[in-house]
Amino acid sequence: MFDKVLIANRGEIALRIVRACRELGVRAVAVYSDADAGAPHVREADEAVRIGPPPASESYLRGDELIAVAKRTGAQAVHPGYGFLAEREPFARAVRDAKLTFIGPPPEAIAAMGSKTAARTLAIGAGVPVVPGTTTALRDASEAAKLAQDFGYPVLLKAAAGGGGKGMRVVRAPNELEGALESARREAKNAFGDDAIYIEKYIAGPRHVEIQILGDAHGNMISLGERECSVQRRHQKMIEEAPSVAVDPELRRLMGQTAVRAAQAAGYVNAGTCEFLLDKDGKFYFLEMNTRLQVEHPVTESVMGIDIVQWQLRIAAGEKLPFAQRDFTPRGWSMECRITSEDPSNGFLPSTGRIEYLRLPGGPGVRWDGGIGIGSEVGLHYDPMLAKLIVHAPTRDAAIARMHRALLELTVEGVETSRDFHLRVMEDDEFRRGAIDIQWLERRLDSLTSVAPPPGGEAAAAIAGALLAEEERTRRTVPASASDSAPATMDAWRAAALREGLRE
Ligand code: MV4
Repeated sequence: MFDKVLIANRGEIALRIVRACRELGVRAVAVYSDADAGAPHVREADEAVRIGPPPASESYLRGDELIAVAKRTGAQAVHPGYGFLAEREPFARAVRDAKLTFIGPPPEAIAAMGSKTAARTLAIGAGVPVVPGTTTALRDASEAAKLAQDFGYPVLLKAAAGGGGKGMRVVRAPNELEGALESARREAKNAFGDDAIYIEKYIAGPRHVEIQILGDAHGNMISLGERECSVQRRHQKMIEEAPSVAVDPELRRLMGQTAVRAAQAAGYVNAGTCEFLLDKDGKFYFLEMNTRLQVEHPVTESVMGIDIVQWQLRIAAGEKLPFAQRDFTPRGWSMECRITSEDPSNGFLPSTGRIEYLRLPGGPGVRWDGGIGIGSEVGLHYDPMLAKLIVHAPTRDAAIARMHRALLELTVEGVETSRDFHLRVMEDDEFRRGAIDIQWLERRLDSLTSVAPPPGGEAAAAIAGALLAEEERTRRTVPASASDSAPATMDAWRAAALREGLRE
């Protein structure tokens, strides 16, 4: 095992990796921008090195500088986390060229899966089902029109260099095709510097189900079951769960085998995820492979009883996976809510400020993977995800009840968060029935974010306000220690506040 690992990331995932390092007896080197000088991932690491000013392009994206820091601090390996440099082939290659170990897949596998058309070609060659479509870029609008006619409308134009929905256009009729192709090209050129576009048949109303895989450098590879990730908005996932209500043991076995075949075709090693669309008839189609640790890995860890991040380090250090596929069947149900600094009642507008107060949930089956503490400044330089709340319970119903309870225990003051939105989802009948697909959230956004205040709320707020004013008045007139000042008034106020879900 390594003595020391450099963590080329920030926030909750950097802290998650610090924790895995500590449990393995590995020293962790954190890096930070000026915006993160006092951040939890910095405080918890064994060492921390400043890498630059707040903009990511001048700090967390400085591959050369990160490698120099790894060398200087005597780290033997680099964990990229997710985002930033995690899926940049040149960075993985530069790490290897510097005689360091990249804790992730080989650069060749990142490249093979990075081009979506190349990934489709690989998948087809390995007998993996893909959506009907092309594996080469479209020449022009007339070629697109001919292919669209063959596949039948609606079709989807996608960027070959894409992923995550950028440069993607649904085309419902022939007269929309030329304009859609032009705008997809423009967006792809802007986002990836590559305007190659290919075409697929559009699958309506599917679920987004992905398979976690883990492979070692000795040719062993296992699948760790599925995650259901359909609850998303504009390609940002909000809630993930494992297993999926739409996957039975036979489908799990089949999708798992398929994901392993796709990964092996790319020469994949370490943790990765194959994304699929799953339609209403239980047919599934490979979309793309994410060649990194994912945000939602904890739901798989919970139901499969494995520490994926620890295994990333062990695999990178050359260990063999000691498991067989039959060791992995999901136990119970796990669910994750992404706690973001966004205001759901205001179109998910990013919210900034200082975390003034933080009360974290706990108790049975509750896990908090966070990257903030009291005093953290939440700005606009980085992703708005502050933390993930993950629960595990025997059944899906129990997991939803547990998530609802844990969300009630959570208080974040100083910025708006997605907490109340998640509470409304946990209370929603369709969600509770598992009747979700990739369009579900956008369809239901209005009804989930414009919830009327509870009856009697105004009166309760007025009473709480009056009691608070009374408490402040008595505190001024009784210059005693906090503990013996006006206990009766405090108790009444506390009781009223707690009844209304306010917090002391
Ligand atoms: C699709 C699709 C429907 N039909 N391909 C979105 C980003 C990229 N991963 C591929 N995506 C999609 N590809 C065909 N042929 C629908 C989506 C899609 C989607 C996929 C997964 C999760 C969320 C999504 C939201 C909108 C569209």
